Amino acid sequence: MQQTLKTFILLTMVFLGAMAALARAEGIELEQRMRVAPFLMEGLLQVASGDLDGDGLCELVVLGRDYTEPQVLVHVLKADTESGELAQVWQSPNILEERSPAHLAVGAFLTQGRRLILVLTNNRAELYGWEEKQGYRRQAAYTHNIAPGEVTAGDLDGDGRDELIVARVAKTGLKHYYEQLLVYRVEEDELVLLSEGPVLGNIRAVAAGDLDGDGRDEVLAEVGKASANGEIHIYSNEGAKWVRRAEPVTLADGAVYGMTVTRGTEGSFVYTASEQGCLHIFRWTGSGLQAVAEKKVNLSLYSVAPGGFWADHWGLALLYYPNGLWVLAGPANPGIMALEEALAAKTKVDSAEPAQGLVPSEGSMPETGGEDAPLSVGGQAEAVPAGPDNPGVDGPGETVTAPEAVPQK
Ligand SMILES: [Ca+2]
Ligand SMILES: [Ca+2]
Ligand SMILES: [Ca+2]
Repeated sequence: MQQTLKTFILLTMVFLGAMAALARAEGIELEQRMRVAPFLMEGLLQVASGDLDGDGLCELVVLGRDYTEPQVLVHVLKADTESGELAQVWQSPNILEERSPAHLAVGAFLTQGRRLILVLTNNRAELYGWEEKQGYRRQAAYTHNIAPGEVTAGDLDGDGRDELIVARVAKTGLKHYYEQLLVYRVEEDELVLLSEGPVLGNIRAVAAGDLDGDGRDEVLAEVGKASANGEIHIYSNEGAKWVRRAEPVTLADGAVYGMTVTRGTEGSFVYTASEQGCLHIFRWTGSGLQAVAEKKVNLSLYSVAPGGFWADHWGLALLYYPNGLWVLAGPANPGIMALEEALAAKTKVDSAEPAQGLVPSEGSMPETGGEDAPLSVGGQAEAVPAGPDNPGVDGPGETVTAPEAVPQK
């Protein structure tokens, strides 16, 4: 027992030492913590973060889909206390609904502070949460007729409980969908419609966060047609009232399918991830969004989740087509200037060894996977060893062909 404790302390010290060395480096450097393609499932749909088990650190939540043997699963990943690697700690039951997309939102839906995972399909929803001693368990199940497009969670009225925000088709045009934002309160036995927002157009991403720091989250929607550049609409909502908070922000990143909001000591920031491989960070200025950092990679990005996955590290999780998970780490609270610098610099890519439990088992590999996978990543990918056909690369994104579309949800 004493030996185990000693080993644990030693490993922890080694880990902390390595972290301290990283933090002492001039400027800051983003370190690749994990880059796996394919990751467990044939298609990854969405990534989100939140402290689910109340230990003060964020877990990473990944929603994915298999097509050959149809199933939709949620995976929860947590940083291993010794190695710092993100390892899977829970996998949901199959939550597939035939002929339906699937969406994910993480929020404190039922009570203040306790973050839960809500997965929605066209007509069903399942709510999962972590319980002391029990682990992850289903908290509620719903049937509904919402047929949601994009979804997110945010506390729009400032009561400490997150509402569910849904983009849903309001009317169908000749060529395009016209969607609006709806707000629901998640109760234990039903989803209660609270408010219907304006019809905005084809909504490709939604996010919520407290931009102005008044305790109530604002709602953001990225609107655009097909793969064209879009714009971000920003609203406050209270009851039936929707207030436009800024002129729509024009983007030049192509289709943005991933968007999220963070709030820290330096203010509020909006992260967008685009199909064309552009990760953008914007600062809320009080009347709009100002671009403060960007990184371009040759990966088709479609979901982004920053989070405090480690006690002394900040992390950024990205999904790339069709089932790649990419996690970057930097010192905790890097500051936006340092982060801007780090993103502009070439990201350091070191060991791409996936965490324990993340190696796809043979049974879970897509039939088209392995060396013939059309979009497999070069030397970084666990499932595609470096070789004559897959030469290693010294940086991310150099060997991936931009795909034509994001996975079908
Ligand atoms: Ca946690
Ligand atoms: Ca609320
Ligand atoms: Ca606010």
